[in-house]
Amino acid sequence: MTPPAIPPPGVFGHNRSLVTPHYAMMPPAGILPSRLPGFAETVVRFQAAPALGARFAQALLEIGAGGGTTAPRDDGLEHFFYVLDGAVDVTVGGQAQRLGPGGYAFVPPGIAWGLRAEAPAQVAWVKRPYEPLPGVAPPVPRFGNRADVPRDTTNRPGRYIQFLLGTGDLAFDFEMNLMGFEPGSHFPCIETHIMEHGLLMVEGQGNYLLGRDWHEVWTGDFIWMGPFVPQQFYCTGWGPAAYLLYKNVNRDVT
Ligand code: UGY
Ligand code: MN
Repeated sequence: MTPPAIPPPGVFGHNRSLVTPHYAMMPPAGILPSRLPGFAETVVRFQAAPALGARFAQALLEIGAGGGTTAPRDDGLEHFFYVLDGAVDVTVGGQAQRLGPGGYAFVPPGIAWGLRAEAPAQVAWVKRPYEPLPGVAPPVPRFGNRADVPRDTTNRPGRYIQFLLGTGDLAFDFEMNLMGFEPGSHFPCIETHIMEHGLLMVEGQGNYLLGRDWHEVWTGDFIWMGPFVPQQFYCTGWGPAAYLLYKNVNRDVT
């Protein structure tokens, strides 16, 4: 009799996935694919959504050759796209740009947008309802590339932050930042703040403190942190680590 095949590592005996009411840790393999109306040759893997407890949604889009969307549902939301792999033609309110790895686009609320890839591409997607401020116009569309955004290292030994949409502009109600770490570096304190996070590891590895427990995280992992979750990152391994971070900012509480 042929013995049963040995399961691949991580299937039994070791689990890195955890979902709690306040935070979630998700290795990519377990986030199963779906299709979306209005998209061709595209698989979506939702990582965060109101169903999880988040006040925003985040997903990984795997666009096949010739795929994408020209007529997504008009949801009135604001959107952010970040190209992880491949090249994508992104249209925002009639402006079009081809974005390669590290390229990104911000779509203000209610503005038409589209995505198209000639060859397979991977895109991180964040969307949320915009919170308007009286007397402040919503932000305008924006394109950029990680390579052109300065690395702020002020008071950050062994670390940097790249503010992809800038910081401190009240028109924006969220930031998208790249947080970078040299091996052995970490934050100066354990953060406990009102802002939520959607975190996608894009480089390296480390240990993440969520609540009271440390979690080993690798490139490709996703973490949702709800308001006030104690958090800290410690960069391990031989090389640098970096993650893309969603953070709601600039609004009062009601
Ligand atoms: O800005 C931040 O909130 C950031 N330091 N948090 C994090 O990386 N978990
Ligand atoms: Mn934080």
